[in-house]
Amino acid sequence: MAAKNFSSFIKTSIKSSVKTTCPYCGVGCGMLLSPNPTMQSGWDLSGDKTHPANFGRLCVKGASAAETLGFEGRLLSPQINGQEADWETALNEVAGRFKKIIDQYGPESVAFYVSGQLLTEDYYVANKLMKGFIGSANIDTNSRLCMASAVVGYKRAFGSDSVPCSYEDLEQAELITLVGSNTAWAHPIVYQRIAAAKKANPQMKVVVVDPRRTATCDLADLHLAIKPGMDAALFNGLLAYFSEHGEIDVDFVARHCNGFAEALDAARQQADIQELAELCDLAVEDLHQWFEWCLQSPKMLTLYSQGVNQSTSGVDKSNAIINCHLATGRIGKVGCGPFSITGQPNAMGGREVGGLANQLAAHMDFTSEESIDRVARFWQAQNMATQDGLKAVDMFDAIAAGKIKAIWIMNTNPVVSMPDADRVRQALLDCETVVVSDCMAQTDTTEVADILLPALTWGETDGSVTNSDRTISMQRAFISGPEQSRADWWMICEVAKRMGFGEAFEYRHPVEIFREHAALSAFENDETGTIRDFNLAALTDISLDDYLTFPPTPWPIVDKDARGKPLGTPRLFCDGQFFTSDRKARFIAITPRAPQSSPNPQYPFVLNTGRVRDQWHTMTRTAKTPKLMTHVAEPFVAIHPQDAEEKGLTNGGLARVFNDLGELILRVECQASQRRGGLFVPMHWNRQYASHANVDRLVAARVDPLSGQPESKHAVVAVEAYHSSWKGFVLSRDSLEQAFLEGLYWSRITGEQFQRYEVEAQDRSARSWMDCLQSAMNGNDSTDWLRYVDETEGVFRLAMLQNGKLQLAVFVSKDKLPERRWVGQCFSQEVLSERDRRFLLAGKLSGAKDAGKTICSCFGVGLNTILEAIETQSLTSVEEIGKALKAGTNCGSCLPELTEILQSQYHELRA
Ligand SMILES: Nc1nc2c(c(=O)[nH]1)N[C@H]1C(S)=C(S)[C@@H](COP(=O)(O)OP(=O)(O)OC[C@H]3O[C@@H](n4cnc5c(=O)[nH]c(N)nc54)[C@H](O)[C@@H]3O)O[C@H]1N2
Ligand SMILES: Nc1nc2c(c(=O)[nH]1)N[C@H]1C(S)=C(S)[C@@H](COP(=O)(O)OP(=O)(O)OC[C@H]3O[C@@H](n4cnc5c(=O)[nH]c(N)nc54)[C@H](O)[C@@H]3O)O[C@H]1N2
Ligand code: SF4
Ligand SMILES: [Mo]
Repeated sequence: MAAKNFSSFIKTSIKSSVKTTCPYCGVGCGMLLSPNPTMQSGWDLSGDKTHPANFGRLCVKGASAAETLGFEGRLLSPQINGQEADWETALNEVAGRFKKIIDQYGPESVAFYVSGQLLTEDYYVANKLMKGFIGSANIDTNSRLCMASAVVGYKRAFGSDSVPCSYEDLEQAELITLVGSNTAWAHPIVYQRIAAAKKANPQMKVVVVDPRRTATCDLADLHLAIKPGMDAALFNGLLAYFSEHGEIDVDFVARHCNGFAEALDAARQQADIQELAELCDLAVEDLHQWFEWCLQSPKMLTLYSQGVNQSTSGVDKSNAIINCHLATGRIGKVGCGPFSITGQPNAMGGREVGGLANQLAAHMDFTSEESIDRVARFWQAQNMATQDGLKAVDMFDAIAAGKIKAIWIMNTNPVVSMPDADRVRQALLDCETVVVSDCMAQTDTTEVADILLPALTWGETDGSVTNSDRTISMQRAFISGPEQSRADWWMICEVAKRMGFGEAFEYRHPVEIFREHAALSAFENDETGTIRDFNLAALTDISLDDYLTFPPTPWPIVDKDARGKPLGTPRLFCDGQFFTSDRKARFIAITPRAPQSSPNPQYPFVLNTGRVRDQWHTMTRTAKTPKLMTHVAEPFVAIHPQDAEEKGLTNGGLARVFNDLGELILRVECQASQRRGGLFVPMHWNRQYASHANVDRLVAARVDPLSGQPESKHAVVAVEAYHSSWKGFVLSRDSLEQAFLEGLYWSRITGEQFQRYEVEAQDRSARSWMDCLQSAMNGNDSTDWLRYVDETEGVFRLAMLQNGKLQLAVFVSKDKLPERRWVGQCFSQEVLSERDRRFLLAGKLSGAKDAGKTICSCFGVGLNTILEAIETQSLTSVEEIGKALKAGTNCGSCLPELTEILQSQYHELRA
């Protein structure tokens, strides 16, 4: 669907502006959208100044969300075995197949694999169908790969999965320690709030604990480049230090906690700072400095993310952090606490409804008969599950073993994001029935589905999400989706009805589901039952209007003010009362464990994985926006320059990264910010965007024994140079057929009016490849071909024009290639100019300066442009760069990189 047609989809009910929540990360920023037919997307998008997460700010991903609204690539109708079907047929087929398999093999033979990007209402009905009516708890979510360790950490300590903190604490803290969190790129608005707080209060300290030097370190007073996996030892050391220096809040510990002595005993194994420094591979002075700051900072906030969770000791790492907060009473007070920041927009909502296989619903679980009975009575469940279901890795194992015969995957792309991804793909290929609901037609997971159900997505449906600090906000529909697309909750309920559970799934609008969810949270949630943290008692009778305009509010939401407005609760545990049976928090004695794989002569490198600033997960949304593809255009492996030299790798060349599970081919980026012996590969690239870049093919499915969360941050691999015999690039108005890409290294980059492919080859001959491309393009009378072949020099150029308009441009060379940006601009000409025709054929470099890698995506400012301006205009601050080039003056997402560029520039000048 062409972009200019967007405005015709504006919901008729939306007259002025609509408030909604960002579709991306767990910061949960509020947004304001107003129809504006002059914008290409049809919308003005800005930050909601009244939203307590962002107060009007947005990062680059959020700010460009409207640009992803087009219908290109959407799944447009249900499909059964590759054939289009109507909804009635597709729903009957799904229900029929599930029912048949359950009748024959029992409820444990089916499963749902869902997502922290489902809205709470979708999530609630999926969970209710599986656990209350199908009668199995085989529903797990991609949060298993994300938040599972943090959940178990909280539950062990507090008796409940409760994030104690509020974003308000970011401005109040004296010391913020960011553990395993690249906040600048993954939670940019949290980062910006910390940056602003630090500016307002120069006394505030920020410490980053991360094996790599990330963009986040720009803000850090101290960066602890910890040896991968050593976080639990580090926090054990801190606990011992607190004790040695009289910083234990003895009164708080005695009145409100259990298990302190055992935890301290265990922590004392790491009491020797010298030894600890060696264990963690840190300078002893740095370690000592951080300990001292912790000692001096009662308002100590510890934010942690995937560097903690994605580990085979992720739960212990969480509890080692929580122990330090409990011991000092630094919890339930302003400016402090152990704050697990969530990844997906509704990771928290999923935890609230019980989307994990070992949860039940509304923060109850299967460990209590009473809870099972309570939920069964509330749901009037026909087939109540009574025990945990299979966690993600076990679930896909059970599929591989043929025990699970039907799976419904909703809103997640496991063929890319699960560890041992090739095995997951094979398991799904072998599975009897794979149903996938997605908004996109072509993903690595839709490719292996038997039945596809087209989903509405962000901007097209109404529902609620909960962010990192427990704030519930609304996502609102403001456009109509493709005609045949449906909301996830609707599909689930329609299947439930066809399976014979109609009465329990007769919802007409998500508000009805939300009311029921609120009612369950409040059901026997007092002295008559067990007191639970998650309680939305004040929302059980919310009206449709109040629901659609619900202001962001942190749960528990139990009381109302005099005017009937529901009241939220920003901070938990202020009264020192926890949710264990004796209302006391529990210390956990921690014996640190190293990651399960360690480097060895065969596989000497530790492979670390994670995010880049402008891509979201498996790229189905962000890669649609050319702007977001300019920051990092190709999949890469980051390596320390000395390691690269030893391995014979060149910056910008290709490397083969491999282990027993598989191999990748990636662009080499030499970065001094890497630890020696450590590699970093982004998690985003997949079969749709590159030939050999899905990093989860190399990550073994090893999990934390308590949470089942995989060790996605740690694999061991070898690396070597990949020598190609030729390289080139293609710009094509349409995507290239897979056949042209066989046998090549390739990666695809979305441009304004074209797809760009970077290609390199070892065996395939450039000449025959070009011939094959040319013969497959159907030319006619109005087709012009430009072709230049110099076999000896290995130079080939090919361009195809249709009525003078450029359709395809191919360049192959052994060394220099024309500037991509210039060739891209040729695609915007209706009729290609004579000069550019000649230049294309001559492979002439346009003479335009190469702006370099894009740093500021908002204004398209490249690295080389910035470096040149710094030099010629003697710029010394990010503010001056902003004045000169506008870079960094819109969303601010690139400010950490601008600082880094300035610093390295100084460094070079000084050197
Ligand atoms: N741009 C962008 N933002 C996102 C997302 C996205 O896809 N793109 N996804 C969202 C989601 S779902 C999530 S879960 C969050 C994740 O947010 P983050 O957790 O901040 O992001 P990651 O890059 O996965 O990993 C964080 C850091 O952990 C470090 N690390 C690796 N091993 C260790 C270790 O042993 N110890 C310590 N201390 N650190 C280690 C890595 O070097 C990395 O810098 O981001 C959210 N925000
Ligand atoms: N190696 C490694 N692996 C990782 C990680 C890592 O750091 N390293 N991180 C892990 C983490 S933390 C996470 S959260 C996962 C994320 O991994 P995934 O969840 O697999 O990634 P997404 O791209 O977010 O997948 C969402 C899918 O839902 C579709 N979709 C979008 N909107 C809708 C909708 O409204 N309804 C439906 N039905 N579908 C929709 C999208 O098109 C897309 O196909 O990856 C995990 N895997
Ligand atoms: S920080 Fe960026 S991606 Fe995350 S919610 Fe806010 S605007 Fe969206
Ligand atoms: Mo995540």
